[in-house]
Amino acid sequence: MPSRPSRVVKEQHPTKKSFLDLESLNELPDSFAWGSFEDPCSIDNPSGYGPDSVPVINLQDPQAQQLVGLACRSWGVFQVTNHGIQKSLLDDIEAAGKSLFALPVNQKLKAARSSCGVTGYGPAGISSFFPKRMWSEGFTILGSPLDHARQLWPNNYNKFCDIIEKYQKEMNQLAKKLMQLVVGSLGISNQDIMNWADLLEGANGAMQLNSYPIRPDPNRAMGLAAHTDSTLLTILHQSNTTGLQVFRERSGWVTVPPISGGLVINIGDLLHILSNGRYPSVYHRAMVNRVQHRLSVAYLYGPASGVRVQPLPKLIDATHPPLYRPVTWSEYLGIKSEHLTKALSLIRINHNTNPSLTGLIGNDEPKSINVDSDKTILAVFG
Ligand SMILES: O=C(O)CCC(=O)C(=O)O
Repeated sequence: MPSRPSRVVKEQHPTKKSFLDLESLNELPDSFAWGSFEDPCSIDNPSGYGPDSVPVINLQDPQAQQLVGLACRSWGVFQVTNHGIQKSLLDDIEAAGKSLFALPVNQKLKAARSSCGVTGYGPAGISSFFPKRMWSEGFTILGSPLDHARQLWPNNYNKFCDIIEKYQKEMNQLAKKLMQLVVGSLGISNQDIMNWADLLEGANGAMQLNSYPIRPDPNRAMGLAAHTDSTLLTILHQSNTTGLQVFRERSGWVTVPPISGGLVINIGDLLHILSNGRYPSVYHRAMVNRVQHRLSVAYLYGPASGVRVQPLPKLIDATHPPLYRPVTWSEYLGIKSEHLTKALSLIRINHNTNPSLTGLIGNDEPKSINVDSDKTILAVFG
């Protein structure tokens, strides 16, 4: 991920004074009280299973590409099994994340995100767009984790670094495989993309570790507010605790239940652009749990810096004009860090949103974003 010029990051630099030890708070401070949600894990589709649930795809299935295409078109998100990542590596990354967040706050602050940086410990990058604070802590890794790991564990940082480096490598390979499937499902071959090699060979990812402490009154707190990712795609490992929800126009908020050894894949804004609006970049959020601490690890995958992402020529014709102008990842991150939900509409060049013409589900131009309660977040999409 290229470095981003971000007012968000500047405002989110945590200080010893502003950063609270969430686990130690009995009462929910007003600054964290978001209004009232339904019981977070029982909204719309309580279990996350059934006909109206996020598709689960076995990547060894001979029909995998077709199933990926269906899932991308109608959900923008799916879970994968048999993806080739060892369960032991998922267990290791989870244990590494838990050991990091279990450190005393003062120790974690030694690796705090700097005022002009994107990596390290701190609140969610989107926090400054919302009136209330989120009930979570994050740790962002870009490239080598060594400097921050040394600050966190001066005498014992190697194990953490080894796990992170192995995870990054394996996720990068899986992301490439998934990109082939997703783009293949659009009827595009490698040869159809002139700069396919550039797009994927230099592509890389940032890692975002998220920790959501238990909250006795979870219906008043928000773990991570609704957002789309500025990526091509995101690969998420979630611990065995419910919390992730995705928004689907005809279904509302749908829980994505953790599957042991499974990974959640969501389409990001850049793949939405590449697909010329056919695949939606899905809004998602993380709710807080009453009984169990939750951890997630997102691998945020995007193209090499300098690669301009634009609608694939094969997906453009008289009835499907290009919806977006070309944009690099760093330019897009800059726009998103200033405008969050309006970023896609700011690079849009064709405003014909007739779904029968564009295949667009229509989530890129929310009228406003106000996530104080379930009612208002639904208004964003209505
Ligand atoms: O914790 C989760 O399930 C979601 C994480 C996420 O959306 C993110 O890191 O951007």
